[in-house]
Amino acid sequence: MLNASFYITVARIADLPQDSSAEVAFAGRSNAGKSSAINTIAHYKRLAFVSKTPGRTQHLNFFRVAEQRFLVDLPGYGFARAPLEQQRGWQGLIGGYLESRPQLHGLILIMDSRHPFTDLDKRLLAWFRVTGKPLHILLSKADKLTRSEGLSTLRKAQGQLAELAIQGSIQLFSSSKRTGVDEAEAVIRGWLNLPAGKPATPDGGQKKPSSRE
Ligand SMILES: Nc1nc2c(ncn2[C@@H]2O[C@H](COP(=O)(O)OP(=O)(O)O)[C@@H](O)[C@H]2O)c(=O)[nH]1
Ligand SMILES: [Mg+2]
Repeated sequence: MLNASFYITVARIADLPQDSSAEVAFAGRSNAGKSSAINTIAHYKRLAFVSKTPGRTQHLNFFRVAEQRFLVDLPGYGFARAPLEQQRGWQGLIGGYLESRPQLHGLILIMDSRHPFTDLDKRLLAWFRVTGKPLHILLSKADKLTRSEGLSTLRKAQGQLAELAIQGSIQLFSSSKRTGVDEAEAVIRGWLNLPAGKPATPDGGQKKPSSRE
């Protein structure tokens, strides 16, 4: 398991921590379940505040999981009522970070399994593809789907990713039911060059991070 502790909140690119060697960022629409996913994967209650008022956080929150290794909670996007100026600032911060951060080793994109690939998700994906960095998608709140719905949602999402010509791995995930936690953790450990965690299930922790080659 990953054990994270809060490290720093950053509002400007210039303030990004220098004592970092590897980071994994979490992105997603407001309310997609991003904070819950980070809390679940990092085994820390209220690590990233589970918000009832989505879109209010306009900062990058860094959580330390090992020496010079961080999880980074990016501001949620697609909050319709955010003023345009705020959205621009957000884009500058998130775009600047994703584009120019050498320590960024991979992106975890959280999409609600009941309505993945919104226009904003597609824009982020098209944009992030240019960086050439690894991508892993969590189809969140999978507990809201039956087992067969979940499987067909996963297949369909894999097809959509291929259609968009985007390389990346994708899985079902539920913070409530703790589904897919081992799989997600294994990807993150791989990207951060951390030793493999002890899987909670026989086939957990086996999935390799997506290859760009
Ligand atoms: N059923 C279900 N609800 C979830 C899950 N994860 C998050 N939620 C709910 O979705 C809402 C948004 O979650 P949050 O983690 O704050 O999303 P964020 O805005 O992307 O950080 C909250 O009401 C959560 O309780 C999940 O795995 N299953
Ligand atoms: Mg949040």
